Amino acid sequence: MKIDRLDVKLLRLPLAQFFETSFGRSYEKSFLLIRLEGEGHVGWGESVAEGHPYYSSETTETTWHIITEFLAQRVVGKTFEHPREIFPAMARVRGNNMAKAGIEMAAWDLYARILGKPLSAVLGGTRDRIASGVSIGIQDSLDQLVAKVDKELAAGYRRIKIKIKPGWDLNAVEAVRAKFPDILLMVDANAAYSPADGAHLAKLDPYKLMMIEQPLDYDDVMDHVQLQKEIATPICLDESIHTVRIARDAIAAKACKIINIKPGRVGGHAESIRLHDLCQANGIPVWHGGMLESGIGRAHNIHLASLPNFTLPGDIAASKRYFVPDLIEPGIEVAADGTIPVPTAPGIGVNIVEERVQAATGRQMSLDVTNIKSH
Ligand code: OSB
Ligand code: MG
Repeated sequence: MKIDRLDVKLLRLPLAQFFETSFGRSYEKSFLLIRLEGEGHVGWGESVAEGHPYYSSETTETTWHIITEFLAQRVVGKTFEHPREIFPAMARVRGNNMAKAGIEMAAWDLYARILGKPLSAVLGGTRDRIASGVSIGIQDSLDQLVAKVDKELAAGYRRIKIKIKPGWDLNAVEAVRAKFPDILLMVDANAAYSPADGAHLAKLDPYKLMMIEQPLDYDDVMDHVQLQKEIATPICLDESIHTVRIARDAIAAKACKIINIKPGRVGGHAESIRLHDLCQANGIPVWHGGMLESGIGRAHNIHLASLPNFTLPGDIAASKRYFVPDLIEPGIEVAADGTIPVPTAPGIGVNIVEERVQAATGRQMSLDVTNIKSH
């Protein structure tokens, strides 16, 4: 597979509903799309870094910089036998996994389209539908939270995740559990607590949560080991798992019982498969996280979530919860049983509405062998 051209586009889309986590409230999503051309085909990827460095140290501007100045030259004009060669080809650049993933995932889409196969078949997926859950942000009132949970359960979603932070934790879980005693329920703290909060977080134990996601710092492993000894709720790591190696160490140290896989956070599909396989070999269930992706990134996530060890419902929901309209037509829909079919057309298998992509694009750059940087 020879890659002839890389286009990078910086988009901004208003969110259909605001989304609040422990690190703040968002009303819109900024992100990069990467379009690769080669062998007469086109592949698309989405880089999930946001406009701010509050979830991850990467932002849309850092991913733009890293892709245009340092990564494009490592793939444009080059030939690869398989997309698993893309991540290693970018290894000289340290970190910056969201920038790398945008390119790497576009290369998988391109490769699958060249073969005429759905991406899931190329990734090693084994199921034709994935189980879907929702991530519900911090609300203005507990009544509003309970009403949103009610609405999402009625839509069929199989598990509810609510965002928590100090001051919006026990009360929020109590309010939801009082009305819905038996649903699959979990919480995500996005690193809002400190190691001294063990006794406080142990008060969540009676609510039978599936897990608490990322209670402590974004780069911590060992404080989570201690916290897991103090609480019964299983710990799931999100932010802390930047690489497969950190996951290996976190599992060995018993810092978590579950891992959330986001391909953007670990550098793309190939690293996600390695992480998935590592977890499977160690009896650690995984689920697919979300980063408020457009339909392009979401389609990638659906294909990846068709791998066998994604045994828990993920944060992959219908387009209309995020963007109206989405960049794809039709948008992603969730069936009444809370599942999403894995697309069967070649590549990511969704129709990208290029006029909508262009309308949301604020800046773009097209790189081929005549104008790539080389340093
Ligand atoms: O921590 O999982 C997270 C969104 C942006 C950044 C971080 C997270 C999230 C979500 C939303 O929880 C998941 C989704 O896309 O629905
Ligand atoms: Mg999370």
